[in-house]
Amino acid sequence: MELRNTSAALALVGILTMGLAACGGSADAETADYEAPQPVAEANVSAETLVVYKTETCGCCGEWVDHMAENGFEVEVHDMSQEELGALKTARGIDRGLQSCHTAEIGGYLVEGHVPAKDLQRLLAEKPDGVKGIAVPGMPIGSPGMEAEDGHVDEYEVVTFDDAGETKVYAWY
Ligand SMILES: [Cu+2]
Repeated sequence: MELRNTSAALALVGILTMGLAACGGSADAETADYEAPQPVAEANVSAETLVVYKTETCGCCGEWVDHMAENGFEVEVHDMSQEELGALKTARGIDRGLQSCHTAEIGGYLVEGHVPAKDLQRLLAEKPDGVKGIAVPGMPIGSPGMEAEDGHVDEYEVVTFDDAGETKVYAWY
């Protein structure tokens, strides 16, 4: 009995580690040696639906999707390869320094990474001038979908960005 529990626990750790590894690889993915980016289908942007692009194996992306759905967003998920996702980020003009594991679109805004639902709700309500999107660069521990078991939260910023790639701090944790 004890042995079975241990195996189950180890299997779980394995799954979690794989999930995190899949996430961790995304932001720094090599872009040099894959073939020319394929054209990316035009985004299905509407004010109502949060359209999320991610890789199938990204565990923390799925956790973030759950966070957004739990906070009232209607979510449409598109799984794609790492190469396609990288090409999409490039096509949308998301600077490398802003990039994270998943990219989303809603109401004409880009949403990059583990942005808290309430900050996106605020952006959609305020519609600040000149803002192209909102991002949590990288993958900070403790951001929605990146919760640590011990409740630890890395300090992180939610930033808005414009067409020129200029950023402004929109919220911080
Ligand atoms: Cu992530």
